[in-house]
Amino acid sequence: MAKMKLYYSPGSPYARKVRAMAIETGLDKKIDMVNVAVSPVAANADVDKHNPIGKIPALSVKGMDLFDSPVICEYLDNQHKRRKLLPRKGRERWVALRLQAMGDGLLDAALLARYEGFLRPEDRRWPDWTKGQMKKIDGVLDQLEAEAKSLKGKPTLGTVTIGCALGYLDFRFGSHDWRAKRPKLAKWFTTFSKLPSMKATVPPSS
Ligand SMILES: N[C@@H](CCC(=O)N[C@@H](CS)C(=O)NCC(=O)O)C(=O)O
Repeated sequence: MAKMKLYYSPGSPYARKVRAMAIETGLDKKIDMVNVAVSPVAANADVDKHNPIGKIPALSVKGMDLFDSPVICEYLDNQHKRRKLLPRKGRERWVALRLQAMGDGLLDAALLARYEGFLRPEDRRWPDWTKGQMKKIDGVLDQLEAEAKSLKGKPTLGTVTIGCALGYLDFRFGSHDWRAKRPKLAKWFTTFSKLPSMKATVPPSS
């Protein structure tokens, strides 16, 4: 099989999902990593060639470009013979997909808040926008705390996504003390973070 090419950046939580999945499934050795910088206000021509939305992750494989992270993760899960991270059928499949939706939803809100507070010129920032996104983040965190049991067990696409989402909060929203009122989720994350796939993909310190 020709090598796949993953366009990613070390701080991207969506790309981290794919990188962690690749490690969990043993496919990481079959992927060449291409480190790129992206921003919604400064297009990256190389990324645009592989994803018309201009976002990472994008995966080039067999003359085709795949995006976004849920599609890439499902593709990778079809390329190996180990235990599937996205269960093929039954309730556990929907549990995993639902967790992925919550993790991605948290991340979508976090990225919008990050762009608002970091990229948008200061005189044009809108506090209600940030407040609205933080409310979504907290809503997901509260739900995860309430159903912390659904996170237990071997890693799935769902729990990998939640792990990457929580890791992104620590990376970019360090002052948002999400652990304070969510001890079960915090405990789960501490354990989950010890997986080699999570350790190998921790975002850089700045
Ligand atoms: N739904 C996409 C989201 C990807 C995404 O937003 N990636 C960010 C980097 S973390 C990006 O490429 N941002 C550049 C932009 O918004 O133009 C996925 O799951 O892959």
